[in-house]
Amino acid sequence: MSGGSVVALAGGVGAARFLNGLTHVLAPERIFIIGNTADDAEIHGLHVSPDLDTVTYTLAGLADSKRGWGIRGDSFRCLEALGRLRTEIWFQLGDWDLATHLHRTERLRQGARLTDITAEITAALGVRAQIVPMSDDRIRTRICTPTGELEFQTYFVKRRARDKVVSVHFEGASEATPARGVIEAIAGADAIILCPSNPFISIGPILAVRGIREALQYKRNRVVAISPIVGGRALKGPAAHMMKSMRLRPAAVEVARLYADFVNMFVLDEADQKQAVLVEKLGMRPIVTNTIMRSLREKKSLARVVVRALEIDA
Ligand code: FO1
Repeated sequence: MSGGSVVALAGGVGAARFLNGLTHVLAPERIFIIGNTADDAEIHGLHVSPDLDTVTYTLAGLADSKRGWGIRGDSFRCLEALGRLRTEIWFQLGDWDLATHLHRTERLRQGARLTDITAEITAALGVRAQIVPMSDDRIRTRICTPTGELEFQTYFVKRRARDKVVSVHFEGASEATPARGVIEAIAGADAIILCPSNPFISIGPILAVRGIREALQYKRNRVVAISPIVGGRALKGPAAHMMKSMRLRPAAVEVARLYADFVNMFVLDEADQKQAVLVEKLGMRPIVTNTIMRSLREKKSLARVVVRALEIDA
């Protein structure tokens, strides 16, 4: 198959790393990225969209590669000043990063859609792939812990994802509609890739938006997922810890099981080679390769394996 579009479902840092490799293997204009917005938050009165920004900054070549989020070389002088005013500053917003949130908040106040604002930001930063929020409607991840329910960033950043997770739900998801172009992009795609993102808090909210999972089921033979779990540990973030506290084995095959109704191919790391047969039993084609992306070379190499498995022309 040649020259068609590829849709990617993306969370934050893990997805951004993979997409960085993919944009070196396929023309970025062919890539349509559906980003998670359920961990968006109002911070100091500003609308922050961490996952959209992480992917945007990464593809713009601006990301702080060590942290994974925020802008490389940013300063935190505004945050320091807020701290002097005794404001809570556990969520680190850099000075340059703040410009993105100021712009987004102002445009939302004017009545613009998040989809259009994201297109403005990506265009201004020179990103050639299309990045689209899963929905323009408000959807928020809520984490249920034994001691009560937490707003996502409180769980993730303030409390360092240490709480036991009983369940996760997405406030507003059942009434939300996908953003303009999302269903059409899936329906018309040559291939759909689930990036190596947390299945509960990154991919889960995208699948919870009405119509998206069904649209993927129609395209099942063109859908590939990349495991975010390697050797029983998450590539990044709390996925393994969450799985354990929800009484699931932190294993790649357990992630595959969550996707079995709409994923045809499942990429797992060489360290998990033994699980390939279990993935096959779930009705998926296992693809075993190195999924750890330390360098651009490794990112490109993983992207190439995925593109080859999908039989799309680079
Ligand atoms: N993650 C942290 O662990 N600590 C932070 O202070 C933090 C600030 C932050 C600011 C802007 C942004 O776009 C992302 C930021 N993140 C921070 C990452 C973010 O919380 C998570 O990566 C996602 O929400 C989960 O994918």
